[in-house]
Amino acid sequence: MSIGNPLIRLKNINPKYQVSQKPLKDVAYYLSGIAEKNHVILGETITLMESTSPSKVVVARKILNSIIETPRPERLRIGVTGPPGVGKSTWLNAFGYFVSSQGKSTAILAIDPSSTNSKGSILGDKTRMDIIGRHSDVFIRPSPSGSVLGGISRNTMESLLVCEYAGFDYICIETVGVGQSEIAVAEQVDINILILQPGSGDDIQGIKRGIMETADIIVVNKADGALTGLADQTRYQFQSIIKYLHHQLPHWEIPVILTSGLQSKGFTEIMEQINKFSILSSASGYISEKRKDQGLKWFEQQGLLALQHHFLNNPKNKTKYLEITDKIKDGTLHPIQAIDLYLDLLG
Ligand SMILES: Nc1nc2c(ncn2[C@@H]2O[C@H](COP(=O)(O)OP(=O)(O)O)[C@@H](O)[C@H]2O)c(=O)[nH]1
Ligand SMILES: [Mg+2]
Repeated sequence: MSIGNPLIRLKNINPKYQVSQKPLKDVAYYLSGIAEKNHVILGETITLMESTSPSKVVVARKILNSIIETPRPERLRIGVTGPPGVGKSTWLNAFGYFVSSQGKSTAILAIDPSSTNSKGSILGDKTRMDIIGRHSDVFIRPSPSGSVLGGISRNTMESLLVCEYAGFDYICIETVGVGQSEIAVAEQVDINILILQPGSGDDIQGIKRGIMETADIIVVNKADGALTGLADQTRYQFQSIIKYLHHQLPHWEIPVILTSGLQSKGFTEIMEQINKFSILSSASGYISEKRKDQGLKWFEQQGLLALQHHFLNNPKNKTKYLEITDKIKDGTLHPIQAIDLYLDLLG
């Protein structure tokens, strides 16, 4: 069943819309562009990975295979999580600048919450990040969060690999900032930085334990201006509760650090803690073990999705599946019986 050409559908919405269709280049073009940290080609490659068009999927797969088969030094994968509005994007901009002033490079993969249906907020973030985006040591890539909860999709793993191949010293993922996405990001990174608001310490009960447990470093951000005192107080509150959290890396005590992304404050301490974590966890084999576990979990999750996708790709299966879900919706079929019917379909 054809869903029609998406480009033609776009034209129907806006008759003045000009589709710029760049010709597909060969694998060598992308690979050498990535290796040179060429921002335009990096962006093109990630777009290619996000595409579902069959010819692009073939090229994307070849690029990924080459990348996987060419061992490169592992780079630290950093997750930046926290509720919306806590200052994650601003913080990462400041972090990128700080890191580049120390002669190192950063890639920032910013997952955009509201861009599934509109490009609006992507462009918003892109404009804000544009100033820094021109800086060659800092590559910023906003990506639509897509349909997968928390925006951690298959593409995140692919984008990570591309940035690793490019040789960025740090690869950061910024989340959407809803409960589940924190956990999903923590499952793809080596170190997770949880950013919180001044004053959030009063609501410690409201911050789910599961989310607190994903944190390797806790940051109380916006420690500037009128919020300075409150931020300090919040830091003490978190310091008193982290004692009760168990961290899997032996001898790691979760630091609670004050920062201001807006005023670029606190980043020396952040780097010290990141380096400390990196040294401690590499030496003990913690990161390589964690990556293997993450890889297995990723495969299991993606494997399930792939199975479902493959099954529903068959129009006959899809029709029957929709019949079942419709009956559950209108209350004429119990979910337990629905599962039996579904299993019958699988044969
Ligand atoms: N006072 C203060 N405000 C900040 C800071 N960082 C971000 N903000 C403000 O907080 C709002 C949300 O910032 P943003 O970076 O988009 O947050 P995100 O949703 O977590 O990515 C914006 O209005 C920022 O100007 C900071 O360090 N100090
Ligand atoms: Mg943001």
